[in-house]
Amino acid sequence: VDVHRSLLSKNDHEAAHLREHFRADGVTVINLMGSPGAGKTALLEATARALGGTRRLAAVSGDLATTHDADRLLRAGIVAETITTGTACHLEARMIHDVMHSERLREAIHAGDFFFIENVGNLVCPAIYDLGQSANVVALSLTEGVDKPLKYPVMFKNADLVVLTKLDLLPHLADVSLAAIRDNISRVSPRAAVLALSATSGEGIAAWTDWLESSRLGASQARAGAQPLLQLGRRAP
Ligand SMILES: Nc1nc2c(ncn2[C@@H]2O[C@H](COP(=O)(O)OP(=O)(O)OP(=O)(O)O)[C@@H](O)[C@H]2O)c(=O)[nH]1
Ligand SMILES: [Mg+2]
Ligand SMILES: [Zn+2]
Ligand SMILES: [Zn+2]
Repeated sequence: VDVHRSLLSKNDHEAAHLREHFRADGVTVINLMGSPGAGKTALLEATARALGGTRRLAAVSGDLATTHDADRLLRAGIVAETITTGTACHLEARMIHDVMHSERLREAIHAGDFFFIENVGNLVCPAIYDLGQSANVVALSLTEGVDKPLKYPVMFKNADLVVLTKLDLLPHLADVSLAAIRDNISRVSPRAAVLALSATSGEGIAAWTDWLESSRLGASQARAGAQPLLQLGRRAP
């Protein structure tokens, strides 16, 4: 327990340092988490299509192996780098700082409006590692069933927004209702906002980009010293 606590406190120091970088750059940083295959990369691809060049986007994708996700994001027009974690099932602040040695990425973050951190697909430990983000977003696909917020409460408790993905599949899922998922989310995380969308059909994407714009406003208010719209940083689990 003590070793774990000291690892976390080291990460918190490194995350505070990252947060200073991001604040100086005036970039809104989204820590995007969720199970393997929840649709995190698809959401970012759809975001790039929807924002259509009106916002400058940068991203990193954390995966145990392959550069598939960053390759997809690059094709979608997002300046993206891979963080290969090998055996680690989550990203840590030090890994984000290290990947910013990529000049291309550092430039994109500096000039960017949004920096998306696509975390390793995992509903457990990514939730407890602060990465200097402005907001935590959890992608939960409808195909995962309605009980995941109750089974993985730490992840949902730390979420500013839960994005219910693959909305186009809802007609095929007899035992899944949006109301039941929303109810379970509100039990563990009364303050998390919830949106439902489909990266495939585009339904609901406009509400997501509106949410992104409001999170951006929050970041600029924080820079001006006013009350931030979104709470910055990680809350205690
Ligand atoms: N029908 C449907 N399929 C989707 C949607 N979003 C993603 N998918 C599919 O779900 C699968 C996984 O999507 P990804 O975007 O790779 O998921 P991910 O969360 O990035 O996965 P990892 O990075 O491996 O954890 C792919 O086959 C996608 O095409 C959606 O809105 N509707
Ligand atoms: Mg992915
Ligand atoms: Zn630094
Ligand atoms: Zn982990």
